[in-house]
Formats: sequence, structure tokens, C-alpha cells
Amino acid sequence: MTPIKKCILKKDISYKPIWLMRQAGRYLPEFRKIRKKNKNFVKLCLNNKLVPEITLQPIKRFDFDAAIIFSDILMVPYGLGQKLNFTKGLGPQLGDFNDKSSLIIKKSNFINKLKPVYESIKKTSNNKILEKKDLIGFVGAPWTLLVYMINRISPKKNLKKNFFKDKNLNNNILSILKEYLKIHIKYQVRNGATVIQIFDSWAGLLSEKDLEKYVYQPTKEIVDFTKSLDVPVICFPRNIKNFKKFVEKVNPDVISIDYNIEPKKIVKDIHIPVQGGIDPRALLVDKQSLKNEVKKYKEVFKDHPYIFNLGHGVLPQTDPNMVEYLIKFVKDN
Ligand code: 1CP
Repeated sequence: MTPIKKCILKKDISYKPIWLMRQAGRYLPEFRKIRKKNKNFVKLCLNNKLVPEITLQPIKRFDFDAAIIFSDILMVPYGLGQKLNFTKGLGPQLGDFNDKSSLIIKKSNFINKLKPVYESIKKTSNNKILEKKDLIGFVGAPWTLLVYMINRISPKKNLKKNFFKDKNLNNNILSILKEYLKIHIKYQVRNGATVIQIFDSWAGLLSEKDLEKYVYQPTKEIVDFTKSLDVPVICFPRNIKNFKKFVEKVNPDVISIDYNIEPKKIVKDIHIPVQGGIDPRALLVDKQSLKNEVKKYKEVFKDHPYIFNLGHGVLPQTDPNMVEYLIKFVKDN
């Protein structure tokens, strides 16, 4: 059994696996080299030669326990026919829904558009280097994808004022998302993804009263579907205020925490395996500070099934030597 599955399914606390969100990405010179020659990010995500290579770059370099397929949560809106561009400095930009008929999608069109993603997963999972490691597939949670599809740019500062105005449109997109996220998960699993992570990066934007409709209910549906495929599912509802309630409502196999939450509180409140939490900025300082931060998590989770990871993605300015040091410190002590 792979280390991640052992931790998740057997609740084995004797070994704490490690992987990092955005472990393949701009902090690696070998990624930047490929990226420089491939200016179109969507095309890069659809390149079934380069995606396996990028996915395995951090596995070749470091002693990680899992790979995560190099793709993006916004490939689902792309598969649904929404225009998608990544512009330097601006982040993602999505097309509008002037024409409501654009929301009528054929399943076969969606699968065809995302076929290269599934081919990449298959190729990657067949690589010997992953024999004893998991290959993590992922999706964005329905709420976070709804945010991008309606807002059409990152909601970094705020949601657009009229975000909740067109209730019909929101409900319509939400149900389309639920249906197609299941398809996207099914095809990732069928092609070799052994764990699924659901990223709800914008869960923290909602007030308590809206969580049931936009987060708990739709995410639970996706979680239950993934479990029905016999694949463990990790949820990352970033910046949500009440992780305990999220776990009670959604019941994932693992809860991934962000760096704003006190790990001591989590370990007291939550009885399922936990992942992450370490501040990505800890990798930007010096080795001693990083060691102190990791020690804190080691101590808090010593008697709890725990997967080492960050509280958000690796920052682009991170020195790869610090990642190396982090893994060594996690594994050596
Ligand atoms: O080179 C570049 O400029 C591209 C940067 C980049 C990368 C490396 C983007 C653009 N996406 C990715 C890959 C990616 N995205 C992965 C790969 C696997 C990994 O190594 O972890 C994953 C899991 C994602 C998921 C993703 N995309 C999320 C959820 C996690 C998070 O960061 O909160 C989100 C919100 C996106 C949208 C996205 N993709 C990229 C950007 C710049 C953004 C927007 C972020 C924002 O709105 O602030």
C-alpha cells in the first residue's frame, strides 16, 4: 500500500507522508525552462508529452510520497466551452455567457476537449517511478469554480457586486458543475489517479448562512461520488472558519488545513486524517525558522494520522534547496 493510502485508510500514524501543493511549478528551474517555451498555459496543460514530464520533475528531484498531476482547476470551465486565458500579471481571464445556449454541453465534447489530460494521467501513472507512490488527481470544488465562471477573473479582492444577482444562472451552472466534476473525476481515476483532492480555494469568501447551499451540499455530493469509486478524497476548503463543521457536514477522508488555523485546535476538534497547514512563507526564511515551524506540526500531530503539506501552494520565489531541507527534516527525525 502507498504511504498516503496507509495514512488515510489505515489511519497509520507511524509514518507521516509528504507532498506539496504546487510541487511542480515556477520555483523549479526545469519547469521555468519548459514554461518559457510554452507561453500558452492552457495548451501546456493539454500537452500530453510535457504534462507527464512536468508532473514527475519534483519526484525525480525530491523524495516526495506522491505526485499531483500538472493541470489546473480551470480546465473544467474550459471543457465546458468557456473561453480561458492566463495573462501574465492578471491571472486567469474567462469568457462571458452572452449566449445562454453556450451552457448546453455535450458530454462527448467535454471528454474530447479534456482527453489529453486523461492521456497524461495514464502515461504518468505507468511510469515506474510512481510504483510505490500515489498519483493525485484533482478538481476545483463547485463553489470555487462557480466563482471563476461568474466573476471571470480571480476574486482576490472581492466578488463582483452583482455576483448573486442572477440566481437562475448560478443554480444552473452549479448543477452543470456537479455533473461534469463527477465525469472529470471518473476519467482521472479510470486513467490512474489513486487519490482525489478537491480545492475550494474561495470557501472563505462566503458567510456562514451561504455555506450549506454553495459549499457543504455540493461538495458532499462530489465527495460521496469519489468514495463510490473506491478512491480516497482530500478536501481543502481554504480559509473556512469552521473546519470541524465542514468535516461533520462533508465527511471527506482527509481534511487539508490552511496556515491561518491553529493546528492545536484542529487536532482537538477533528478525528479524521489531517493534511497541511505549514505556512509556505516558512520556506522563504532560513533553515532554523523552517525547522521550528515543522517541529510544531510534528509535535501537534505526533499521535494523529497526518500528511505533511503546506497551508497553500509553494511560492514561486522558493529556493528548491529549502524544499529539499523540509523533506529531509520531516523524514529524518
Ligand atoms: O507558470 C505559470 O504562470 C502558471 C502558474 C500555475 C500553475 C503552476 C497556474 C495558473 N496553475 C498551475 C498548476 C496548478 N493549479 C496545479 C498543479 C499541480 C500542483 O503542482 O499542485 C494545481 C493543483 C492547481 C490548482 C488551482 N488553480 C487552484 C487551487 C489551488 C490554489 O492555488 O488555491 C486555483 C485557484 C487555480 C487557478 C489558477 N491557476 C493559475 C492561476 C494564476 C490561478 C489563479 C489564482 C488566483 O485566482 O489567485
